[in-house]
Amino acid sequence: MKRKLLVILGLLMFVTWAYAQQDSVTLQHGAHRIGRRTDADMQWWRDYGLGQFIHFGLYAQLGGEYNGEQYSGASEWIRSWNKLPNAVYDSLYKEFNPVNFDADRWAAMAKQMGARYVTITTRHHDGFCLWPSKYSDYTIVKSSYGKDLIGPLVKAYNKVGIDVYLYYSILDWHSKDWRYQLKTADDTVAFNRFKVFVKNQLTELLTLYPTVKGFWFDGTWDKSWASPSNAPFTDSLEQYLKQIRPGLIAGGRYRVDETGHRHDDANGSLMGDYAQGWERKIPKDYAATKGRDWDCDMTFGENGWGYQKKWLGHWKTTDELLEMMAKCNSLDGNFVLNFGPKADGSFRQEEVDAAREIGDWMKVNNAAIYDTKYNGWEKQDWGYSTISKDGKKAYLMVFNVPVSGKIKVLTDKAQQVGKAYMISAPEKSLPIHPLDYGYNEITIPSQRYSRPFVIVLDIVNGKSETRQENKAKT
Ligand code: JFZ
Repeated sequence: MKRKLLVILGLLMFVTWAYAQQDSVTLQHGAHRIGRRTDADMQWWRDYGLGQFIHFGLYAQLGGEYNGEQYSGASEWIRSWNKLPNAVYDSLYKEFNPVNFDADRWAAMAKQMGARYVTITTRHHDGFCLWPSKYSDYTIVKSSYGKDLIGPLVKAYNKVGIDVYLYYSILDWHSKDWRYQLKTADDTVAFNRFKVFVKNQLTELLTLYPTVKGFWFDGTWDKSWASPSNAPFTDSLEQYLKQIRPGLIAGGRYRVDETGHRHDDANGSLMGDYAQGWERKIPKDYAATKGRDWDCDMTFGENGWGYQKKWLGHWKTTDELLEMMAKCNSLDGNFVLNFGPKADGSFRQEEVDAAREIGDWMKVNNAAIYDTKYNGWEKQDWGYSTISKDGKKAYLMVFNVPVSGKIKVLTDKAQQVGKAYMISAPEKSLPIHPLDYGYNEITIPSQRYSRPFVIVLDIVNGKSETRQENKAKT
């Protein structure tokens, strides 16, 4: 009797399991891959650790103000403010003249900060193109500046070893063919022209700037773009772009499936190569990342990405930003810090200072950020940790120093700790005292710390092959 019951129970469990394995919807234009990409280009992306975002465009001229009044939304959205006539905004380009834009200086600043990739707005929602697009009249060539900005930027960043990605808004407030919603047959005709325009511009960008590694897409919330009928187009365009640029990395804020699901398809699988949804927010734990590739794009201020003359609200300190970077990397994400240059092409002093301070920290501690990954540990009281790809060095990024001067580190059972040392003094071992339940108590040098610091643990018996991230693929 008992055996029979067990068999029935087992069968029941099997059926439940088998059911859960089934995709509920068969999709032609959903995700074409389950889990992460495994190729070298994507591994390269995964290892960046730290990136820079740049929002630069006509909105920088207003800096969030018009007629002496401050717009309360994000400064790059000011064109949508009902107090500002579109015609006024759409004439700003005539005066656009970033005379102090110096590609080499921008690149040097990003390099010193420790950024390994940059994403720059080629065309934000306002439709103004920072490159000489032959498919638009509304480009930097028509401005007082009169020449390309993206080309020199790509060249300068590449020269110092920083990869370039292009932000591109799928919606375009300036284009006469763009529609928020397709209500009439004429709307559909116009929007079809718009889609050709998008394809042409993306192709043009890849052709003009052949070293560009990928796209960061934006603005896919419109009813027009996100319509189920747009699924075949977004699908085929992504495939087309990858054909003309093998290895291209396309962000996951772009496609729609035939059921109208954006970014994640109807079965919950990510369309695109990495999740773009962690914007100004950080996953609370590893489970929340779903084991995906992702990056977190963060602003200095509380809202807004473009230059803002007056900051409303909180401005993040360098320590806060370092903590966000540590947390993102400990959860297997890249951290990307946004800059909003002034209209003349120079950076505000607060951004310059923060970039330098982050860079100073990175100079000493970058091994904890570059080429590391999620190490399978839960969040611990003292801070955040990463591990080298070979599983031999765990990096403890310490943000909270207990009054005892000793931190308790819980390693994985399979991880035997060899020695512990400050990253800045590898020759000096720190005392380790093993405790119950797999904890190790490490005595940290007693001194006043003005910044978070990194302790390295040499792992003697690693278990890099059975890591959580591999499990999370399924
Ligand atoms: C978008 C833009 O509208 C904004 O101006 C800026 O460029 C930013 C990087 O991207 O804003 C968004 C888009 C999506 C979310 C939040 C802000 N989101 O999914 O949470």
